[in-house]
Amino acid sequence: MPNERHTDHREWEIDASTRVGGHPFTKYSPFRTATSTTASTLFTVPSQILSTNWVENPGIEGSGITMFTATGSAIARDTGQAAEGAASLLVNPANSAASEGFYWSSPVVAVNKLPQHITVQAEVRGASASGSVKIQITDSSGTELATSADTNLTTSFAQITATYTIPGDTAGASYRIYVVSAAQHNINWYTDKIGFEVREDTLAVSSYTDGNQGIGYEWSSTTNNSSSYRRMGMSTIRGIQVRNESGTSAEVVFVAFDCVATATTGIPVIAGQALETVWPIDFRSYVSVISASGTPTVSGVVWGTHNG
Ligand SMILES: [Ca+2]
Ligand SMILES: [Ca+2]
Repeated sequence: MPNERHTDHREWEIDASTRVGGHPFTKYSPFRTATSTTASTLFTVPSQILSTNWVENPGIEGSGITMFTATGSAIARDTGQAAEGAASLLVNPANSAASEGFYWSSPVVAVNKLPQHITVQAEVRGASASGSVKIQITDSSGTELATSADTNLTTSFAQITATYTIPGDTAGASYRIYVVSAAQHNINWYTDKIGFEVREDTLAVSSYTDGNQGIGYEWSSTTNNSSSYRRMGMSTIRGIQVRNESGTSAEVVFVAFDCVATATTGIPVIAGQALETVWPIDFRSYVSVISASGTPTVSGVVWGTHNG
């Protein structure tokens, strides 16, 4: 805000409530990284935004692909190319018409008083740099509701997305994602990182989510064969442990909270020593580190909670 006044200072400081102050630390972010004499950010909040992905095998890392239905093409799991993991879905269009590819059908999106936003995404890569594809959202019988622009295939993976808003009070229904040729062609392509999300707060397409992505990511049931979600990340830093692994005395590391680390703003951590908070702290922005000399490695963990 450009118009803060000194009387706004109460909003600048945070007094944790008793409930929040006693909240167990449910979030953590481990690290082991080299520092340097240029300040770097060790951790930033919020670390991730909650999201879901209804597609059961979105990265094609599982062997089963029966959740996908070929239309005018042959589809197969293939390990020749992957945008993530080891595999993707190879689509071989029949070259007899446009709109050849595959689709995925969602479970029923229940009726809701408020509008609901469907966002879909996938990454596509051509077997060669030719032909074009698009991603569509359709109703349960394949009638188009929304589509991406036509995307020319290249030999690198590129993301394609589409969004559609279901009006409030619409009866519960299934929807489909289609990834198909935009015009008739006979170029095979690989599809990976397929996403389908329904949310009320935004039409923005979430960054790709599946249960294999580490801390805070989970499958709702079977790995690579169920929906998945990403939990809310850390929004409040409540503690930290930082060990300076260096054995060289000149390699002091300075650790700062919510400001850029320097020799004067940072808490010094002597080579071979550690900083470990033994009481709850409360910082809301970031942790910064800088070394006095060399590139000493620091290792440890940031602890936190998901709300104030
Ligand atoms: Ca994959
Ligand atoms: Ca073909």
